[in-house]
Amino acid sequence: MKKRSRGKNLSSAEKASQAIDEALRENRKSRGTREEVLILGAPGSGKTTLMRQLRIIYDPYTEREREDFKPYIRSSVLHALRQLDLLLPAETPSILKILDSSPTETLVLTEAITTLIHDWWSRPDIQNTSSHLSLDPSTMHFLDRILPIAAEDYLPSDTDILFCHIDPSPALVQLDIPFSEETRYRPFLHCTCVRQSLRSIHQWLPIFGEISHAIFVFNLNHHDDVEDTRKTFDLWECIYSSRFTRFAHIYLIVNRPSTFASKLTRHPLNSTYPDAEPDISPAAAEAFLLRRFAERDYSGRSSWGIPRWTVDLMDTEGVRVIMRNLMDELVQTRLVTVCGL
Ligand SMILES: Nc1nc2c(ncn2[C@@H]2O[C@H](COP(=O)(O)OP(=O)(O)OP(=O)(O)O)[C@@H](O)[C@H]2O)c(=O)[nH]1
Ligand SMILES: [Mg+2]
Repeated sequence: MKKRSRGKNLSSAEKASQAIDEALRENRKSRGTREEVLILGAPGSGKTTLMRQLRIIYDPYTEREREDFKPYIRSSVLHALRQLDLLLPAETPSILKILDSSPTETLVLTEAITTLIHDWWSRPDIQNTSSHLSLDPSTMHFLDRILPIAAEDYLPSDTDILFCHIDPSPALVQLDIPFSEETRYRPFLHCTCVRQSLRSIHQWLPIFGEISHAIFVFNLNHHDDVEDTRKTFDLWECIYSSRFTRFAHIYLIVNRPSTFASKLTRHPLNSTYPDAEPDISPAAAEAFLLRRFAERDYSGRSSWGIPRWTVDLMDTEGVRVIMRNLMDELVQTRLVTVCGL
């Protein structure tokens, strides 16, 4: 009956059997609790923004970490000023000339400099001209926030961190995300984002061995740039047909849907893709672009049913919802793989 109560009197065969049981239990535990996910996508697609949102949702930035962002926030303000200076017409007053700081690499937000920037940015002519430019949203954000950013007790907010430029971006960022739902199979996702380009992918992809999950981030807003779009699809093809991803579950996160709609009116899809219908709706344009992913599938996989979600990566609640769906999807595919359901 209660064989275990014999304790120390186990035979060596029984001890070996127990050790094996224990090893199997541990193995099952570690296999069941950790899923590796690679975050992939073309340059500027939104990988860093996604990783930062995951931090905000699952492991909020500490005060110390927010402090560490401060120098990058200041250089993001300078980046915003430079971007505006390039885009504003020559007849508008140049902020870099006003500050006399064009060659400077860093920006010291003294009271005098902050007032100059704030007053310049508040001018009706600058506001009016800027509203007609296609500015990076981070440019508007940092200039609108110049007063709180310059304050002595400033601590970067989540949105400041989401918009913050760090150049060059870190070579590798990793993050563990717990599954919060009450399921028996409760892994956490170990997300890895590597600084990547089409040229470097052959070097680093094999380091991860056979990848089991990958999220590919696709920025709809790059549709008007032929070179950017080509890079995205080449990268996708390279990843999708790699032997290292042949067993991988791939998920597509499609971002920037709101700006895509307004950009389409300025840059119709058929100006980049002559085979696209003229004047198609944003939803049809998105579907057209997504079909390009399927067309680049030369991997010989039997079906093309990639789970995909469209979300603005600046929308924390939206990202929370798609991550929950992605985790559900992941559990389903895991059940199919493990149990053949
Ligand atoms: N509004 C908005 N901006 C976004 C979104 N995704 C990315 N961005 C902005 O696009 C720019 C590039 O995003 P990143 O997250 O740095 O892109 P990345 O893929 O990490 O780029 P690299 O590291 O250069 O390869 C940043 O200025 C982001 O703030 C989005 O969904 N909405
Ligand atoms: Mg990045």
